[in-house]
Amino acid sequence: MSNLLRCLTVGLCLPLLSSRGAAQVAPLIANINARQTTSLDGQWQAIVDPYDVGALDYRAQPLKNNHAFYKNYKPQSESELVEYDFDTSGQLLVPGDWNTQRESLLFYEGSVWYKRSFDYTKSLKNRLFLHFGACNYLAAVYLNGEELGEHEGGFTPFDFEITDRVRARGNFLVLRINNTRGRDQVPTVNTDWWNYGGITRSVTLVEVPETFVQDYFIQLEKGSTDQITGWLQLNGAQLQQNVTIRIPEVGFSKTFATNSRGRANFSFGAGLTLWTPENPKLYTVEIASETDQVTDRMGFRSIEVRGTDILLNGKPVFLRGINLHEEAPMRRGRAWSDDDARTLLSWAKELGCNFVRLAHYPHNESMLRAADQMGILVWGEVPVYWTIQWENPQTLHNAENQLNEMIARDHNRAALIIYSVANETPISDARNRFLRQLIQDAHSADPTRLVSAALQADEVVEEKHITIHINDPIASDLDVLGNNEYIGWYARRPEDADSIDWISEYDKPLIMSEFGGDALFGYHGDTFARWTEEYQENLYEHQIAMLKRIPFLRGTTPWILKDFRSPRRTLPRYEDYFNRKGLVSEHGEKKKAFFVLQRFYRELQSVQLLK
Ligand code: GCB
Repeated sequence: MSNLLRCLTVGLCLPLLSSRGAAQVAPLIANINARQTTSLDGQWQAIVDPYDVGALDYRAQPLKNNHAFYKNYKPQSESELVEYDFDTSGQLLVPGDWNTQRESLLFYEGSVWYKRSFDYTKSLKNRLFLHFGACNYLAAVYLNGEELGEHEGGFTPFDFEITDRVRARGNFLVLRINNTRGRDQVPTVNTDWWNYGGITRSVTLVEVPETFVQDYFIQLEKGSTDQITGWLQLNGAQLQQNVTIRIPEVGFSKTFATNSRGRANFSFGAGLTLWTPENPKLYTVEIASETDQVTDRMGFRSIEVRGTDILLNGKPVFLRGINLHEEAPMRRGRAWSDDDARTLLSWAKELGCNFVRLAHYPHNESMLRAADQMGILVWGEVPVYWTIQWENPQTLHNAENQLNEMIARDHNRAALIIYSVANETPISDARNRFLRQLIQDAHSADPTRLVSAALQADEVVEEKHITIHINDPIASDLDVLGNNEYIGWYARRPEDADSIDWISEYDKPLIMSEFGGDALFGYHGDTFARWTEEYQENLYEHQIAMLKRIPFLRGTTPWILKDFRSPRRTLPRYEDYFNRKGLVSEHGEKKKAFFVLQRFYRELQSVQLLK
């Protein structure tokens, strides 16, 4: 029984591919936009199917006949009973969440079937892949009435090879997307963001030569600012080839041989201008095998820690950051486009940021590309959030898979410096084991970047003096510590921050990965009145004064740039299903606290410039 059907019938979601001869998810093809592609974005036919009648019969058994929606079957006579019709069921835009496309789907959690047709004539010897930027949460994919396979996880890309299945004319592609939350999933049932369902990122046909450059990793070696190290992976029949890496701007060219598994490991010196937020220098890098060629735009920088310092290109850096959810800046719903990315990151720049935390799941690739171009350092995260099933090996497998997919997509982006494996997870032996596995995975998939997690710390009160101790056992495994605190909102008064001291048991840098409070834009009152801009402004002032006193603090990402939708936030008038901790409203209007943080970041920037 397929994964999706298992979820539907027994409420268990196992990250296993179905039997029935379905294709496997193919290894991810790096840098899709530099390949020969055809977009399948646009209006798709869509059937909303809350009872999964397109997948299960009335005995809850999997449908295999023409009643299964993926068959896209049409009645052959007036007397034949067929109870579905893509052509007259309406449309949904891809990419896009369904929640903000139809009023009736705002809170919808369940299945929606998508269908579109396409013609495609590929070069005879070439191979063809279907690439999905992301579908939330489970996707079952069918081409021409046959199952290709499934993918679990709402924020990472996946590919299927369709070389032997595509026809020149009249292909029909059907997807069943199900965003029902499940306890064993990643994330689990309980979050503080909208569960936007659908094909939320682009769908693309990718044509490549029979043997092609599937992936490559070209980064400065850990601790070095001039030695490049990395690998390249071919996919196809002709695995032993010569491959050449060129950086034409500096006249660099080197050739390597791949081994019998299509792999070349390399290391070479190159005198390159380093990428920094002030000068985000990108080079055109050409990667050519005997059968394929890919071009990328890449920056080169080193990132490491020394004691409590974070060193960018060997120099201490303070990360002036802000948190972001993947919500569109000026429309409703999920963000996905280059324009969305540029607008969100421009707001962060205006705030004085050199860093963003992309909470709480991998954001779309445009964000990483724009951050590379705009000079904004990035913290990327997987949705291991709050109360995951720590004891469940399938859940761990799923989290590892999402982490690896994120790293595979982003491991050549200079902007990305930190992988975060978790957010606010309650300490236990099982949780520690789970997170240690993810930390190890991240380090072994990419030894050049730093690994962190957003932790929470304990308050110790002695003779009325409050100290906060960073003592999470997982901290010893992390390169950088993240800590979330809500002094002045969920705990205590904003003024209490003035006398709170922080201590850490670890000689490691700390990023205050969350702090903040809610304010409704345009609502004014006293500094003690909840929901007013003045309350939030006052909270930020006291927070900043406290943060300045933490000797091992090396970065801050307050919660959050923009108000965002959350089903947890039910209070009428003030929340209306929005988390209002944004420094700008959902319409982009700046609240008073925006300017408090901007002042702090300008101050920090001028101090950093003097160094
Ligand atoms: C947190 C979570 C974040 C929430 C935020 C809040 O600690 O990490 O996802 O949205 O607090 O507003 O409560």
